[in-house]
Amino acid sequence: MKKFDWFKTLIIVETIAIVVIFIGTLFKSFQGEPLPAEKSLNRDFTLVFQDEFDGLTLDLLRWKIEDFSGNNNLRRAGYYSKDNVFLQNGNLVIRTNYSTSNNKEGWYTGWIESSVNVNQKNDIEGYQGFNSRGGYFEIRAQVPDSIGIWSAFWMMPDNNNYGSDKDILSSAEDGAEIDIMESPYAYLGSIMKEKVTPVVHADEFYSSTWYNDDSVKIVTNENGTDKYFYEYLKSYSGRTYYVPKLYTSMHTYGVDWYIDDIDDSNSYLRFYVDDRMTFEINSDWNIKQLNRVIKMSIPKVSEYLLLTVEVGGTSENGVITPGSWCGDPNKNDKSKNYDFLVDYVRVYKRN
Ligand SMILES: [Ca+2]
Ligand SMILES: [Ca+2]
Repeated sequence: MKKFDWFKTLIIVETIAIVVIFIGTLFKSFQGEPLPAEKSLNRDFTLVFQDEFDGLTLDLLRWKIEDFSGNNNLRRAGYYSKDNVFLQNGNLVIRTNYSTSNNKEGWYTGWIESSVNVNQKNDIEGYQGFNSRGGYFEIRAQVPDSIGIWSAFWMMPDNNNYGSDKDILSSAEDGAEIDIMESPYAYLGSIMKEKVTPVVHADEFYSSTWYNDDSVKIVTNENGTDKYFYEYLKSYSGRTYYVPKLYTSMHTYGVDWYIDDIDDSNSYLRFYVDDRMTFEINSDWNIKQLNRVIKMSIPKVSEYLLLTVEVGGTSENGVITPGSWCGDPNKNDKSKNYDFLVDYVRVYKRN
């Protein structure tokens, strides 16, 4: 049940963060910025983890296929099924399709992750998963051309603290949601076709005991007791980029996450598409919370990998509604399959 609550919180948090991303200061980036012309990634790395997805079946000692069984397989407007995750032609395929034959009619999709945290790890004997504290993380992938169905490569702290009462506030050092690539297609009618959004979120869960300020919105949780401030609205930074041929060809998406434990001013997160740096956050990363400017810094805890395809968005109260930010999935041809193809996942350490 703990996990269910965690995800419910995450759903609320992400919804708000997403709304702010598109309504707030980033409104202009609806159109998407072009990728820089010049490649700038320094590939002076040593490989420390790879999955080329060249086998016949997914390596379940590295990856957990999440099916949200504790939530009736549901997250947002998609049902999660292990059958929608498989290997084919050297790629990981996360397939999204509409099914009328299952007992629950609707959109089915898939989710894999590599957490080794005791609360989230796979129950398969011998499971090892993978996490890393810093490094260069990259996939080569092609995302489906589908409204309301969005692919993502992202990372989360592998300590279960993020979004919980253990989350250290006013700091990203205890971990952040690092969204290396997401492919939203639309937002409330504004088409985001051929766009990707690198985003970093932190501190997205506040207890009412921390602040006493009328300027923030309060919601009541499902028990009707605890209240959480929505000030985490501002606890993110992100951008939107136009990627030509996003849906018809493979591209690399990566983040160079560098931690300097001796001189933190050297630490950074740099995001890349096809070796072109799109977006950087450094150790001076500031966010504004309750009229205070807070230095969030760069995450400094091990994080695990996630490859997911989600369907639809959510409303503010966490109720699952189709297409509240990325478009209505039911506008797609329901007879087709929508496949997120991942050629590889590779993780490197700087030399
Ligand atoms: Ca924090
Ligand atoms: Ca491959």
